[in-house]
Amino acid sequence: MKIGNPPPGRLIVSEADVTSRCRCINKPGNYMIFPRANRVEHHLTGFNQGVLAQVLATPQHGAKFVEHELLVEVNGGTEKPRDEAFEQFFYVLEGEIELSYAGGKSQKMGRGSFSWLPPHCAYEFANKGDALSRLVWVRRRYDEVEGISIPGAIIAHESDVPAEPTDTYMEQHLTPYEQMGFDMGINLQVFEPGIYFSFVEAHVMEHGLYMVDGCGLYWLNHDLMEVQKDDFIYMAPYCPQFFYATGWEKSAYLLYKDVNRDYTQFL
Ligand code: UGY
Ligand code: MN
Repeated sequence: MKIGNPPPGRLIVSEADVTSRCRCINKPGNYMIFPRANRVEHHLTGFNQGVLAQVLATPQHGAKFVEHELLVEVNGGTEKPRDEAFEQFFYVLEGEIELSYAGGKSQKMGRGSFSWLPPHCAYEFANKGDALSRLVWVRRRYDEVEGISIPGAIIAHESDVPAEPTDTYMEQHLTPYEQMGFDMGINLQVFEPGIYFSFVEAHVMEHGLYMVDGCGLYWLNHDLMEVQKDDFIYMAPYCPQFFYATGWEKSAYLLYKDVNRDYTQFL
């Protein structure tokens, strides 16, 4: 977390993490818990000075995707249309942005709005509101398969997406990855207090997990840790995983997983 220059005589601001209560833990090849209090920010090329980025998951850490949190101040945004070889996903955590992409008209996106864009779909966005907006941004290289067409862009709100019971919780597929054209699975998982998985999951898919609400206990490869709103968790392939929702309110997280491909793309 960016704390600026502490006032004289006061070295640690109240919300800063100190080592005795640090929950940030990094086990490369395994998992990483990356709370907001521990993250640093910097500018990115292609965006104006009103955009600051926190880097969450990268190939530096073994991930096959890149995930950021973007802090977009009023008038912050892209410098010009961005045309990238990657497929991308945006989710608005807070505030509002206006997003436009090639072939679509400009749309306002508030809390819970999201967009998936296919590779080479040029886009731009700006915060034209009057408060900070925060976005989760996920990118990866699209794995094209002969005979399966690349899906078109999606822009929608989480409330437009049906919630289906899955294991012990409710799940919304923000990218409709029951369609084989999607190799980027993004879902919202919602847990009533006290709910926990019915089995320990272990799978080849990696995860980028952003806690959007509530709190819980995450069990990762035999370590049990408290997690809460705004934490990011990276889970490497095959990391055994189990979640217990705690607290008095619902807990929810936005989850990236690679889907619908057979990994021969890495041979
Ligand atoms: O679908 C999943 O892989 C998901 N249930 N995993 C998780 O929440 N850790
Ligand atoms: Mn999983």
